[in-house]
Amino acid sequence: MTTDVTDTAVGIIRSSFLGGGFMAQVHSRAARAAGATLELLASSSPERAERAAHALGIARSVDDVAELLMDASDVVHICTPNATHADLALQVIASGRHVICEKPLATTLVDARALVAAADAQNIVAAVPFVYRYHPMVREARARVAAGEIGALLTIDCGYLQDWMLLPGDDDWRATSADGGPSRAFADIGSHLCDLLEFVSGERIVRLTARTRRVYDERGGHAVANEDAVAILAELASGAIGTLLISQMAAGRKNALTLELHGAHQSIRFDQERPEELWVGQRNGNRQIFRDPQTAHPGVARFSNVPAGHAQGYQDAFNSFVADVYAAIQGEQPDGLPTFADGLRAVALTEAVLLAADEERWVDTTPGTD
Ligand code: SOE
Repeated sequence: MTTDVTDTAVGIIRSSFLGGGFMAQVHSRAARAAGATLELLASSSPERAERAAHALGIARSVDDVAELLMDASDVVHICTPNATHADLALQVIASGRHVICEKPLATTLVDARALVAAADAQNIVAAVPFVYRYHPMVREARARVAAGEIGALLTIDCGYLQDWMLLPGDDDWRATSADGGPSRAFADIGSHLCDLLEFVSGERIVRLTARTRRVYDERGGHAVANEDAVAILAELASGAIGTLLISQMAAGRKNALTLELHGAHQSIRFDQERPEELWVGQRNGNRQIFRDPQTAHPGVARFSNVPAGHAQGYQDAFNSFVADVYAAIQGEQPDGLPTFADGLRAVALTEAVLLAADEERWVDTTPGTD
């Protein structure tokens, strides 16, 4: 350990960042909103780090993770390409700092398990930004399901659709297996969808089978080894069955995460692109419910950052997530904080999906503790 990391409750949180792209932008905004001081940033090159630190209003750029860990900070946000997560997170954990690591936590199950064990051993807060949990209407849906309002779960109809990889010329580091890992669409967005499904339903996916599709074998002059789209058929612990469609080539869909649960009494639907609403389906009269902290289920109002009618969205959800991580660092135990255990679960599901698709069979998704 190289510096003065506070090991108990801290006052103002000092945050540092690894990575200088879109996610670092979102993380740093959330850290600032939570009242942290933005200390250091390292990226893939010193020049990139300097530019990003300047653009994001972070006090100083450093050359690499080793230099970043020599200076004072309480928490490190890891916003780098997937394949670097495990190694960087292990270094941050070994330094005794708290950590927020982007998903996928790791590109292999072995690495994800090692990260959970390392974080547990250091007794630090280790979180993964499954931020859609922080939309107030997601918490409302979860509270209604937990209270038995929709009744026993019968079927599910879920999807996560984007179109930023639609054209053969569309490219990204996630499409290379060296940086992105063995899965692209599922690891990047399917992981969010499954996390949200299990979080809201309170049930695990116990078995699944899947079909993956890679439309273009080459993008940007390099071979592509991971998938553009996945179709999953799943069974949950209660016996509920249903489908999940995940694609980054669905023309016109930008960030269309939809979760529809059909219970014995009611159905409930959340659409990430209309995050202020929840659809409640009934045989006699459907209803559209809007976010309103005054009528929300107990415990849900705290996720509203502004009064009813003042729309809140993606960055707000991210802000609430980071605020909860920081509260946990300060000794609180916020409900529903997505931790490394949830990151591990997503990696286990990723492996199950790839295995099911590869071997064209059903795969049990609850072996061990993942
Ligand atoms: C791109 O697909 C992306 O930015 C994901 O990486 C995020 O996790 C998701 O929240 C939005 O889309």
